[in-house]
Amino acid sequence: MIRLYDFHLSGNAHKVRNLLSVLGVEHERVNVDLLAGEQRAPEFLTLNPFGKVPVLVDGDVVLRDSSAIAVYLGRKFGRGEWLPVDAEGEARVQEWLAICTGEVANAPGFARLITVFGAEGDLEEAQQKSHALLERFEEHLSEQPFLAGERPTIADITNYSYIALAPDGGVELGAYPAIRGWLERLEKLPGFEPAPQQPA
Ligand SMILES: N[C@@H](CCC(=O)N[C@@H](CS)C(=O)NCC(=O)O)C(=O)O
Repeated sequence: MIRLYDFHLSGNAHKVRNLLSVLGVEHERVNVDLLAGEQRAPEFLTLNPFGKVPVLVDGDVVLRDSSAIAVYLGRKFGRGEWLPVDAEGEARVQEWLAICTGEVANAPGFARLITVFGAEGDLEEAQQKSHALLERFEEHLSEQPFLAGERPTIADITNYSYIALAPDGGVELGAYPAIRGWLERLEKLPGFEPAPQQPA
């Protein structure tokens, strides 16, 4: 059975948990307690020498990056819908996966890393960058219902996590009605798993 190495507060792990659930893929989850440092345990480092979750194991296939895992799951279980097979369709999805691991991780994702996990960094700068990025998302989602077109793809599921969690990093979404509409459309998908709550 597919196994996901997971941590409940990780936004990157949430992307994969959520996608597995939306695609209806049977799997088991192994908790890697990041707060206790379990990602640095020798047995976990043999799976991912970078010491990070998520990691997905499917038989002999071991994947250790949320976007790579999303491509794998989208292609294997997405019936050609969650990761289109035509050249432009797939490239549009890849564009938004790149935004997800670049700009989204570095702005709202980083702001949350500072506020929730105590990472060192300039919170105000991360919040400013987040709003500049959210304006781009707002413009785009005012013109189409999902990031890569008329229907949801793996790019929506992956981008969802750190945008829905942006308020944890002090980046409020009140000024972005098109983004909030997009989040709500995604949350209505069968099997959708809510984003992780921050600890009390
Ligand atoms: N590029 C990776 C990044 C994964 C990542 O940063 N994971 C974080 C949790 S969200 C982690 O495991 N951090 C543990 C650490 O750095 O010690 C992905 O998209 O999966």
